[in-house]
Order: sequence, then structure tokens, then C-alpha cells
Amino acid sequence: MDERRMIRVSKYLSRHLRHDPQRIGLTLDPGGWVEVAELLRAAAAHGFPITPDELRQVVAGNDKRRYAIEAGRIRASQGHSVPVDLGLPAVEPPEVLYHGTVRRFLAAIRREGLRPMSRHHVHLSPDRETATRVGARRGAPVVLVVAAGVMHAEGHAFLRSANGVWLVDGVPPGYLRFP
Ligand code: HQG
Repeated sequence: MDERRMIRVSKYLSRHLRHDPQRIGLTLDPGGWVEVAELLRAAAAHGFPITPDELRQVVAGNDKRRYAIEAGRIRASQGHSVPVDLGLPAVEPPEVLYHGTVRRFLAAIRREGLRPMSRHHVHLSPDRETATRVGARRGAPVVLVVAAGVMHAEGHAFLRSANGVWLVDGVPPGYLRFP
């Protein structure tokens, strides 16, 4: 499968496993899972056939390991806007985590801190390079440093998704360092 097809299939999965399953008649279970066979059937029935082999390649080869398959079912590992409970355990974060954004959001972030916006959680990266890539999706990236260790010690819960993204409900401005 070529790179363009990989990206198209991945975006199709993201749309229907994170944001709009109903569009192709899918219902996710409370943990966000759906039968692989059901997903493939629904995609084909809605004009976007995906072969089992393509699905396997996208799940295995995806740059971010966005999707997980277990016992014949598939889900997105993070990034949902539909309500799902991923059942992730709270874990102790490293001393600092990073958040990539762009300059035009900084005034609001200084005022309100980081908010989940349309997702369930604020997404934080384990290293500066990853945060830079996340920010660069929107323009010239700006990387904020999050005092995750202190936040955790002060009672904020941190979750880590299957693909290594750190998730929190929000980051008050006092825990942020701006460049
Ligand atoms: C910004 C991708 C104004 C925030 C990536 C971000 C990530 C505020 C945007 C994952 C704000 C939300 C998530 C505030 C935060 N005022 N703007 N108070 N608080 N923002 O896409 O972190 O490819 O929902 O800085 O790799 O950019 O989908 O979050 O710019 O892991 O797998 O509001 O999405 O992964 O944007 O990205 P997003 P994000 P996938």
C-alpha cells in the first residue's frame, strides 16, 4: 500500500473511531471498541472498502500507533471527541511534559491554561520533538513546558494512552512555562 493510501485509510479510521461512528452506522462500546468485521462491513457499505490486509498495515505501520486491535476488536488509542471511557489507569508522570501549540493561542492559554477544546483531554507529549511536531500541524510551533510532577503531587490525575500520549483534564496556567 502506498503512503497516500495509508494516510487516507488512517484518516477514515480516525473520523469513524474517534469522532463520527454513526456516520457509517457504527456504535462503539463504552470503551470505544468495535468488531473489526463490523467496521470493514460498514466502511464497504458506505463506499470506502478497506481490505483486512490494509487495515492490519495501517494499525501496525501507523507512525503514531493510533489504533489498537485486541481479540477481533479495534479502537482508537486516544483523541476521541465522542464519549468513551478508555479505562486507562492513572500513572505518575515524569517531572516535565511538553505541549506543542501556536502563537495565536498563547494569550488565551496564559489566561485559562490548557483546555481540552473539542477532545476529552489535553494532550501532552513526553519530549520536545514530539510536541514540536504536534504544534507544527497548525503553523510555526511553540512548545510549552508543563510542570507535570508538581501538578501530580498537587492532586491532578495523569493518564497515558497505549501509544504514549499523556492525557490530563486541563493544565492551569500556573503549571506552564512559556518560551
Ligand atoms: C489549543 C494529534 C486557546 C491547543 C496530535 C491546541 C496530538 C487552546 C488546540 C493530538 C487552549 C487544540 C492532540 C486555550 C489549548 N485557548 N487554545 N485555553 N488550550 N488550546 O488538536 O494538542 O494525529 O485538540 O494548544 O499529535 O493540538 O490526532 O489538540 O493547539 O497528540 O493522533 O487548542 O492530536 O494526534 O487542538 O493535538 P487539538 P493538540 P492525532
